[in-house]
Amino acid sequence: VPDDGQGSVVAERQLQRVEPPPVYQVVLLNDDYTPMEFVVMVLQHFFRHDLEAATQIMLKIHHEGRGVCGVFTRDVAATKVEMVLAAARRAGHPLQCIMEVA
Ligand code: NFA
Repeated sequence: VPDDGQGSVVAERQLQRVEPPPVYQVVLLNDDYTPMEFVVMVLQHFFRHDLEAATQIMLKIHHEGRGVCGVFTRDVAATKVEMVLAAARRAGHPLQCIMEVA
């Protein structure tokens, strides 16, 4: 292994195989009160879906009870959940958002 000036980092990586970071899916849950338009806005604003994709995901949640908004590392997923819940509570909606190991 060539010496990269960073000690044995290269050799250790080749011997150990570093694990990929665990991924988490952020999931929105259906309820009877949150307006469809609010859910579409959340999917566009926090998850960067376009109007068409956001509408399809919202309708899937509405009909099937839940839907995946996106897949992220743990810290990013946790921040997304907090942002969605804060926006929903601020608007007075009961929308629920959770994270799960993908
Ligand atoms: N079921 C809600 C309604 O009929 C819409 C909704 C969709 C809520 C997806 C939460 C998640 N207004």
